[in-house]
Amino acid sequence: MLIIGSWRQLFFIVVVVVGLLQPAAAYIGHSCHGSFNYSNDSRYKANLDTLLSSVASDINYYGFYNSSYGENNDTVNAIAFCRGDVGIDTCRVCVNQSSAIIIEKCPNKKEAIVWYDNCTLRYSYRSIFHKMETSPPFAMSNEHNASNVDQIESLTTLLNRLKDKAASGDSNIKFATGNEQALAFRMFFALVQCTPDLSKHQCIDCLDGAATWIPRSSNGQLNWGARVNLPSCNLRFEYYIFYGDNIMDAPPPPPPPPQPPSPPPPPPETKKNGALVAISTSVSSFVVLALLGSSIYYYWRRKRKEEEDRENRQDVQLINLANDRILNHPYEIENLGGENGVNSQELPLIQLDIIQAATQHFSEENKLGEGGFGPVYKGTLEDGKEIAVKRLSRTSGQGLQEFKNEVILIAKLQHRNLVRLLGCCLDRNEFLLIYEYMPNKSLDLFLFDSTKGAHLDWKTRLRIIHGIARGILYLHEDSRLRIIHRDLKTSNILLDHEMNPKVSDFGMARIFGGNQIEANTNRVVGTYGYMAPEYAMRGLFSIKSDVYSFGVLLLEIVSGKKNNNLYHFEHGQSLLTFAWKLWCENEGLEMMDPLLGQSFVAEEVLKCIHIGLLCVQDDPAHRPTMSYVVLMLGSDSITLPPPAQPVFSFETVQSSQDNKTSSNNVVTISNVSPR
Ligand code: ACK
Repeated sequence: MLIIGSWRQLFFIVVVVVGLLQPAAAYIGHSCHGSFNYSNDSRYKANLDTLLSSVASDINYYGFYNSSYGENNDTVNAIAFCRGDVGIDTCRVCVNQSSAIIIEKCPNKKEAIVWYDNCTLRYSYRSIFHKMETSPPFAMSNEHNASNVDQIESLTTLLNRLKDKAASGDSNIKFATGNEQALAFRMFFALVQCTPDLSKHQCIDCLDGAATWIPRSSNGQLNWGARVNLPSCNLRFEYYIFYGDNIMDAPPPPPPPPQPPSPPPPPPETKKNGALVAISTSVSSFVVLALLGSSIYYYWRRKRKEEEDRENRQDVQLINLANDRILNHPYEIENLGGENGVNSQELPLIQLDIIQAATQHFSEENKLGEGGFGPVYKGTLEDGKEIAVKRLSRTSGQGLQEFKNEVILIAKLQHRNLVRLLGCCLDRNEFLLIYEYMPNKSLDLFLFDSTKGAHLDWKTRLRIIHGIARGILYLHEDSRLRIIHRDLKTSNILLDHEMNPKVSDFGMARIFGGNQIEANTNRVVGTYGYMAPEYAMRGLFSIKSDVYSFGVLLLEIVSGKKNNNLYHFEHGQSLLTFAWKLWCENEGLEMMDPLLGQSFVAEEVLKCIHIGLLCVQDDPAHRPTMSYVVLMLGSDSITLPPPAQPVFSFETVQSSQDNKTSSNNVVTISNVSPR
């Protein structure tokens, strides 16, 4: 008995400690309804205290409690129920807090109710069991406004579905969660619950009543999230996942502890008596240890499952993704300040089956090409909207890092000259990024093609140059963050249906904070032909290394020639040496793409070559900033400074630090004087 007694104590201590480890429950609201009061020295008050002190310990495994205490007019009836997705420990913590708060909020009231995020507790002098009560209601909504009426229909569909599911629950739990597509990239996630003592019909009626309390704006529109709490039921919906798994889906609770064996009849002899006591004690010890072991094992398994389920949820994965990146790039923490994460409100999470349907299960026909970290597919959503889906290749280790980079960076950026990330999908085995589809694909497909290049007349090219410059300016100076793209090139400029350019691919981008001007990397990434010398040789990157890449891009757009064309390179000429040579000979127009025909304006072409040469100067300090580039492009009255000669040599200089050279981009820089 002594052993049993101490085991009970131990079990109680374990429950209390586990409870203390749970986070504090979130209070939502309360109501001290009814006009009857009790006095502090009344029997009712004593009964209420007794009842409330036992709710947390007596609530059942499914998070439901109903009990009465006292007699006649002093009887107190109480009901408590926890959200169907919270475990018993969290539930107990919530109920415990509610028991204290309800007295604090409604002193001397004979009837009261308190709503927490995870539980509801109410008491009354009236009988409240098996009764459906819809008053008083408590409703609140979040601040995001809905934009059209279709969403009301999808919410109604969802709530009706969940209502039936919850009402079909048993006398332990009546709870359901689910989601429904609202817009192409918005889902409604909802939760409904009734107290399990209600009948199926009562539950349906209660939830129907709750739905009428969903707040609407003055023009009748819904908000993106709201909750309605009634005494007997509640509902909540949001556009992000806010619930876990139904506890009914978890393994069943451990069986109740078996009764200890009944004491044996009094022994005839003292010696035998001693032996029996020893046997009985060891049997008890064994039972106790077995019970303790299985309880701990069961508790551990449940926690692990909860943890695993949490890990696999998209919103949690998104947070993990951001945190992991921060851990891997400690210097960025200080620089990012409060901007260092991304959440599911900034970046909609899209379900895998929607993307699978849109891309015909990532079929070969839908494949657009291979991007930095894996294939890119075209997709068409149910409503006809076209998307591009980047799929992280499972074998790509570096790709994961780039994927994270892209999610975190581009989710925070919005500019008409940056490609828009519409959402992402973080399923157990799939990491996908979903972008607006660019029907004209990338600039290099036009620029370096002798037929398609003719579609790019001078006006279009100039518009593209302006757009790219504005996109980079936004990255460098105007966005919430200061971003160095590090891989600007024609294949990373996408074109929309009107040939407007959009900078894409932020897998290699870096964020600068505060007054940071440049950084150094051990891993030089980027593309041959576009890398500034200080970056390729010493791993130094800054906004000025992006300006260099922009200069190369600009000269390529004017000339229709690739800077990294090996033929030119082997013959001692890069596009830059070619441009410099013609510039010095006052023959700048000679480098113009012949496909431009007569569409060009000579001064504009020469100004672009001039700006291009200013951008590719060897000394980063001599290169203009992007704001100055935009100013020069847009003004006819600014006198441009003379460019210095870009530095090239014929001897190929391997990156000065071999370990700074990425394997797929052999970095070579040449120095040459124009002939
Ligand atoms: O040059 P492309 O045809 O345009 O081939 C590449 C390929 O996927 C791998 O990056 C194309 N691509 C990438 N993002 C998009 C997008 N948002 N819309 C259309 N095509 C895209 C790119």
